[in-house]
Amino acid sequence: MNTPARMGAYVLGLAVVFAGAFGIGGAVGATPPSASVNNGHGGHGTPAQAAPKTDHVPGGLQVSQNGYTLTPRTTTITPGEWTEFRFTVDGPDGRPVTAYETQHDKKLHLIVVSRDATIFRHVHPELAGDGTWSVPLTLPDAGAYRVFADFVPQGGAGLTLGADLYASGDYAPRPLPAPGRTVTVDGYTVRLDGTLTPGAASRLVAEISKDGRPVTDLQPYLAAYGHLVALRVGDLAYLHVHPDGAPGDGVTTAGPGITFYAEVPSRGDYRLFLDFKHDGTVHTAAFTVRAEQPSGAAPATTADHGSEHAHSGH
Ligand SMILES: [Cu+2]
Repeated sequence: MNTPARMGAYVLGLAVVFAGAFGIGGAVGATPPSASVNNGHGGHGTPAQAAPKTDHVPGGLQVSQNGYTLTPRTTTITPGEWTEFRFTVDGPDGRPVTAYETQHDKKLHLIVVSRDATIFRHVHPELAGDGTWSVPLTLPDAGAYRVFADFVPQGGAGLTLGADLYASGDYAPRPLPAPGRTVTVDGYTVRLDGTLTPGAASRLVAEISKDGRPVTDLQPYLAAYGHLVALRVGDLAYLHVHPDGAPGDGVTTAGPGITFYAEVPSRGDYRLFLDFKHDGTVHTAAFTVRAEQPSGAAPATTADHGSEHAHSGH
């Protein structure tokens, strides 16, 4: 996609978001002036657009950023048991943040992923008056996990902070699932089309079918028909991707295809976790997708990518 088209995409709220900057040395001026600073879900609709870039690190890699710190109150859990996972986000004044913007129907999205990128949870904790978040959590296996808190502090820019969480016991890491474009989950077949190209807006289409028939009555989930989280294999850099269109916009259909735009910072393997809702239940399909330069093409430069990507219309 050429730059004007991509700009158009931004303006339309197609909402390509990479958490944090990958355009090291890039021309931030190429970003539309209305772009909101974005890490993860966040930032759209907030007045934080003018916030300067303070780093060039993808989201989720840091426990503290822009003065905000993710502080888990729970750091170790027992696999197979329900644990109340509690944490705070501490603000620049050192106190737990209590005021958040709503994004995608929630004030905070919590993603928990095993370090081997095979186990995925996406949950929505409850906020107590003192700023403590809590959510019941169970993880099946021992090992190290990464917890991502994706939020927009009121009046601030969207952030994704990451912290480690440990599940005790003997750890047996799984190999990375092979790259593949069709997965089955809970009786659904999900096929993912499209190419992940480093440094370019990549269009991805997930097609959902069940019993050989296309699913055309997906239900809105978090103000979309699908919710895709992408993580870079190796460091679990957090990439947030958004669907093209929203339920009720008069254009977007309730399946079988859900279109996303994604932008990845580098070649290599990514894990993509797609949440979709059907018949009242949320299902998650997980893919391994390799981002490669198109053959014969010059390596994509990130020179026209700032770290901020416009992200509106939700
Ligand atoms: Cu969420």
